[in-house]
Amino acid sequence: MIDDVLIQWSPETLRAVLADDLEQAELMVVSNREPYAHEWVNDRVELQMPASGLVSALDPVMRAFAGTWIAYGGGSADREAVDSSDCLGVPPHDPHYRLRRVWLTKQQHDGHYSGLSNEGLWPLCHIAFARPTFRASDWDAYREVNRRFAAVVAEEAETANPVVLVQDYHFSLLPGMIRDLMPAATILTFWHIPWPNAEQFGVCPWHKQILDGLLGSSIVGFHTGLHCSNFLDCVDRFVECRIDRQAGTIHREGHTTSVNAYPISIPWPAQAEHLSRSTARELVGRRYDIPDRIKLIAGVERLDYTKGIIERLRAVETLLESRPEWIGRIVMAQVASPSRSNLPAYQRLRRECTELVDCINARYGRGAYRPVLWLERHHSRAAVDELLAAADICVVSSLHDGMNLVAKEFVAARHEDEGVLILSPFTGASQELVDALLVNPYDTVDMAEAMHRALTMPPEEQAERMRSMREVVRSNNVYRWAGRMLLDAVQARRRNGHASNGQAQNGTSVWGS
Ligand code: ADQ
Repeated sequence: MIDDVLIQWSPETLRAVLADDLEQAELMVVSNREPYAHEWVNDRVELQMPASGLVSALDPVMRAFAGTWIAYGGGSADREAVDSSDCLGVPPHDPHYRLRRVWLTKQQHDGHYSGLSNEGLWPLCHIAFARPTFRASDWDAYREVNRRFAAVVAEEAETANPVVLVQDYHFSLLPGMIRDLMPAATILTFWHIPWPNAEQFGVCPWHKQILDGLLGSSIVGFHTGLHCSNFLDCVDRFVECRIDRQAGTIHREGHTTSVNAYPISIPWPAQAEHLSRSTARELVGRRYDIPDRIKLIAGVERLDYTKGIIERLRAVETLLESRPEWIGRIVMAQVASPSRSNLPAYQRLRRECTELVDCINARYGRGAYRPVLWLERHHSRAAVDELLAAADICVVSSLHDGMNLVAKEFVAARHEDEGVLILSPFTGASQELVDALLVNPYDTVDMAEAMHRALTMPPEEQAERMRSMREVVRSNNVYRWAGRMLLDAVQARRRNGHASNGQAQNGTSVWGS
């Protein structure tokens, strides 16, 4: 048995540790979001990588192992870039793996992605006090799209027993459907968002079908032990089966599903490792016209109501109100990538944010100075890294978040051990990054005070906190996340003896539960 703690996880060790087992296995990833999209921009085709935690985490893993990634082809120029089998090698300039694009009709995409996934399951799983909407027509589209992806997995698979990594809440029915088509497949499903408690989950009209679908997996992974425990509670409440809580296994009709926590992370060393704080600050200062003497506070996210953007803007407002000495001396640079902008809840959020930004800037702006810089667009990886490297403070104020990779990206960008992370305790990341300033985003006064504390924190304290957080992210990097899951998948596959009947004999994880 391999002790993952003793390994310095990198793409090389990931490949080396799994080489023998995965060389014989076919690796497939299924997600809604594609890792590379082709978009028409002014009569030119442009390649884009979406602002998505899932893609940020899985692309380096797929680059380490060749395989096939199956995803919805949502880019406006996606059809221009594929071969006759709807495939292309990616990254296009240096192909390491295959991307198979799946086309959906507008009606399928609206019902599956916008409807059931983002108006139903997303608010259902996040405690952000947004009421989920469940429409029967969305459920029909959701099932149809899951069925379509199951057919594509079977079509793309070259062997009867591939290792299939199913990603996220868009595909809760897929594991069961793949299991029906390919009984010998090893299916590892990773749920990137929180899993709610049984009361909350039970309000979904299709809660039983969703659990049934997920239990087709060999392994179901979450970010935290709490989400695993909520999931086991739901299965216990709604499904007839035998649960071994200690081992984290569910036994049903001769099939075993293991439930494990795999906290996701980012590549290490970070891509921004070469960037010094002063160079980054100079670049960012020049780009946005922010003089050097001004302290820079950064926020980076998709424009989503779970991320607590309104709450953090209110905290900036409160800080400037209660401590006017900061007027003219701080800028909050908020990067907000447009997300799900066809949905009313997201349109409302956008309106509220921009109104609040205008209001703060009108009240506390002086001459050319504006305390909030609202950057509402997708940024390149390099631009995000630059901002994180340049900032004095990063605020992650999610109301609820499975993990939150931005918190880890900020820590990774601080190779000079300075800077302060303000972090919501309602993120998975807060369980690992305990040396951040942990603040409840609903407590505006406390968050404003945390900003003041961060702005005035002595360099020695910053360094001490940052060093310990950097050590956590260095050792728990994304290669370890993938390595742990794949080692468990390999073990489950071995237990099956690559069996054609696909019945796992014993789902105990090498990692425990
Ligand atoms: P997300 O909700 O998308 O992920 P997060 O984990 O913060 O949230 O990842 C977002 C990624 O997109 C980060 O890599 C970030 O740098 C990038 N990004 C954000 N805004 C951007 C912008 N404007 N331009 C460019 N890039 C931007 C979901 C869950 C999380 C979980 C991840 C991974 O909601 O809880 O951490 O999946 O499992």
